[in-house]
Amino acid sequence: MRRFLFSLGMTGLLLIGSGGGALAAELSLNQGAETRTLTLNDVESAGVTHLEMRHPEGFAGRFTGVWLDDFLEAQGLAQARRVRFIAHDGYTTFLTPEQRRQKDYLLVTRLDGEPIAVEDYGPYMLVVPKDVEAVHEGTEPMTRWIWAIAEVSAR
Ligand SMILES: Nc1nc2c(c(=O)[nH]1)N[C@H]1C(S)=C(S)[C@@H](COP(=O)(O)O)O[C@H]1N2
Ligand SMILES: [Mo]
Repeated sequence: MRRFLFSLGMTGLLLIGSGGGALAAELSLNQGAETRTLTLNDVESAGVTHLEMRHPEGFAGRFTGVWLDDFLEAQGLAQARRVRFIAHDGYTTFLTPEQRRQKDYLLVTRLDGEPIAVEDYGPYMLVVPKDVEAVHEGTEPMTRWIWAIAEVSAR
């Protein structure tokens, strides 16, 4: 698997320094004044899907993940007007309810059964399985295929 380097802040360095275990798979879930820290188990508790896929960034295999709407529903956030994703490298995107209706987004939790390290685009990444071909052909953008997700913020 191709690796890439983030310009990591102190938090990222500590996450990698911890050995990429449970700590690195944490997801901050923020709504208003409330922030909760979810573990991999918490995220996957909405029910996982498995599919063979090739990610446009150059890695392939059996992806495990939770459909974004199922995840939001399980967290009581199905009605969120804006769901923002913030990555360990500072990249950020958001989805509106309309965008979530147009496409099924998969919040990836594992590749080939294993949690994904931050330096391998983990611990969480968003993909649109139906768009894989189109993204490869260059007819669909992948600006919302955010990887290395650290935080989900809903309002
Ligand atoms: N975490 C993270 N996800 C990201 C990005 C990024 O810089 N960081 N770039 C986005 C953009 S703008 C695009 S087009 C695709 C591909 O990015 P790349 O061309 O830099 O590989 O990934 C998206 N996901
Ligand atoms: Mo982009």
